Amino acid sequence: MLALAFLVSCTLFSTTLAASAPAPPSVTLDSAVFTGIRVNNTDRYLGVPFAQPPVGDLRFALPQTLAKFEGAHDATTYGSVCPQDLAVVIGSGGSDFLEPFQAAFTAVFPSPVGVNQSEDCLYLDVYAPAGTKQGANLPVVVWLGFGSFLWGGSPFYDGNVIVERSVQDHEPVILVIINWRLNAFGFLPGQQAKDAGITNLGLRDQRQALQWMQQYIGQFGGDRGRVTLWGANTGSISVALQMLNNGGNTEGLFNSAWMHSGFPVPLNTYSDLQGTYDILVNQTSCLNSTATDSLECLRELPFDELYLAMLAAPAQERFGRWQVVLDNDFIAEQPETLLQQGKVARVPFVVGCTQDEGTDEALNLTSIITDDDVATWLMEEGLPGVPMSAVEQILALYPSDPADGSPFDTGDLYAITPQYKRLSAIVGDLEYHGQRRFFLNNTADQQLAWSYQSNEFKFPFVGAIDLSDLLNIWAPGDLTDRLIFFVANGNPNNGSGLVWPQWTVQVPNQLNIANDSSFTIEPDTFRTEGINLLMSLNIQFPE
Ligand SMILES: *[C@@H]1O[C@H](CO)[C@@H](O)[C@H](O)[C@H]1NC(C)=O
Ligand SMILES: *[C@@H]1O[C@H](CO)[C@@H](O)[C@H](O)[C@H]1NC(C)=O
Ligand SMILES: *[C@@H]1O[C@H](CO)[C@@H](O)[C@H](O)[C@H]1NC(C)=O
Ligand SMILES: *[C@@H]1O[C@H](CO)[C@@H](O)[C@H](O)[C@H]1NC(C)=O
Ligand SMILES: *[C@@H]1O[C@H](CO)[C@@H](O)[C@H](O)[C@H]1NC(C)=O
Ligand SMILES: *[C@@H]1O[C@H](CO)[C@@H](O)[C@H](O)[C@H]1NC(C)=O
Ligand SMILES: *[C@@H]1O[C@H](CO)[C@@H](O)[C@H](O)[C@H]1NC(C)=O
Ligand SMILES: CC(=O)N[C@H]1CO[C@H](CO)[C@@H](O)[C@@H]1O
Repeated sequence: MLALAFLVSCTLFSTTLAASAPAPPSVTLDSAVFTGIRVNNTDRYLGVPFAQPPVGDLRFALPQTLAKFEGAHDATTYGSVCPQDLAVVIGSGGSDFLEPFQAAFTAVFPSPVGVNQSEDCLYLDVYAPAGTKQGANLPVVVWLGFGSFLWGGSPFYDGNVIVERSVQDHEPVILVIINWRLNAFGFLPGQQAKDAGITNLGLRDQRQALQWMQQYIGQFGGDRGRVTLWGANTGSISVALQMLNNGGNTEGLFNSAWMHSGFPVPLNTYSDLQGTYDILVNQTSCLNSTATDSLECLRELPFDELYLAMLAAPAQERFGRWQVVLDNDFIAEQPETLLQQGKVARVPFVVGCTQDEGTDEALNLTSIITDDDVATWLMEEGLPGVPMSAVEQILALYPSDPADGSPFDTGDLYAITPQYKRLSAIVGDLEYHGQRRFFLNNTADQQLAWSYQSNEFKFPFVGAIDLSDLLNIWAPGDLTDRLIFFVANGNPNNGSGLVWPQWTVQVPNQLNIANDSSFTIEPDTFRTEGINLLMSLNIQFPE
């Protein structure tokens, strides 16, 4: 999950943004003219506001609709990204074993130069095929990114990649990349946030952006009736939570979804994370405010004081400090309950995982050497409170033999510790493959569903690590074509090439992308016993 942290290296790449057309592209929104910039074969409209700046009284407030646009707007530079620890994002880090992957990732996602951050960050970027005009009614895909709810923003992605591939595929699409509030600004937990109705603001920002698009995307040449949500890791969890919001009623805001390696695991409640709120308050001059006015005090703090306190708040749980919470409001009940109750948007969707999802987290568990250490880790962290009898079943289904572990299909290689490959397999199944199958299991009889697994890019030691499938789709590669077909037609097939069958409860088949980049179809039935056990325990013993 800790995506963006380790992936962006210190090296800064400069992107050449030379405008090649004499007349820059423009759109009219209300009575305002937004002038964008043409870069190669894409018209970019950058830094377009979709909500009132969440500053002043609007800090820690629901996103507010903008007044009608007026005047002339320059849409040639990105809006600021939301407050985050930019030093971590732009810095390198992590284990040496990650370096080859990081190098490949940085080549596809070069660090943008001169990113600014500000509380005033509710902006989106629209990328359209050059010359697209109102009335073109192109399908629209919305990228929610990745970054652990802690990092990221629209300047980290080069939207030309997707749009230009779509033109080559003769299925032109419009890509929208949105910012949403992160960290304490977007995910303040605790009773105070609940009472004020301001939990999960980052997800509410996403919803606001979708509402904005219903009003305005037609002006850019988009079809507001064909909107696909798309994300990876926490962006993908966000997509899933939008599907579970509002009893599954999309309000017409989107009509399909594509999710990479992120499904809604059992969530902490807003009160589970009360300590995170309290620590934030205690790190500021609001320390002496009463419980009832502490939120108002936080609202009035100078930005720098709040920002530094936010960064200083100690890490909480596996997912870090600031996370989506179960608030019984934006998220009515635990995601697995909503799925089982069928309170989910009945839209076509694609889900995918990489083969070795657990390796990056297992690299962080190298102090675990013996069987007993694994058992202790399961009982205390993996599945807190799980009884020893269940642990023994898990250990039997996930043996310590490196040939059975992840990175899979690598024999005895890469056993960094005697338990590394076993833990990688358990973590990958618990947090990714099991969640993916659970999602499919509870929806695929009611809506069109497709699944894939990427075994492409098998790196030494970490295998087909979490997010390595983005090296195909954002390169672009042939998975990009499938995304584009799906955005255009609600189906990742276009009538030629390998038929990617639907995943059904009766015949759970999925697309496999092999290490040599070829596509095959495989039954999604590997490690069934272990995965089913881990998922049933995960619901009983959430992390
Ligand atoms: C524009 O095209 C040039 C030449 O092919 C390429 O080097 C550059 O990366 C492209 N820029 C973007 C933003 O795609
Ligand atoms: C960041 O802010 C500076 C100062 O306001 C500005 O010159 C620069 O263009 C901004 N960078 C981006 C990427 O918008
Ligand atoms: C499907 O897409 C591929 C790749 O863009 C293209 O070559 C092929 O002609 C398309 N097939 C049909 C039937 O449109
Ligand atoms: C915050 O400070 C108050 C008052 O000093 C103290 O009672 C409380 O334990 C502190 N809470 C945390 C989580 O540090
Ligand atoms: C909080 O109250 C204590 C005791 O009254 C006082 O010593 C301290 O300076 C106050 N801290 C702040 C940040 O106002
Ligand atoms: C999927 O559904 C089957 C049949 O109800 C069940 O046995 C299995 O445990 C489920 N697996 C997951 C991962 O949800
Ligand atoms: C995967 O492909 C790469 C590049 O072609 C190759 O170096 C590597 O040995 C392959 N790995 C596996 C596990 O097959
Ligand atoms: C068990 C283990 O190695 N945990 C480490 C995981 O990574 C964090 C942050 O780098 C460390 O603080 C932990 O000690």
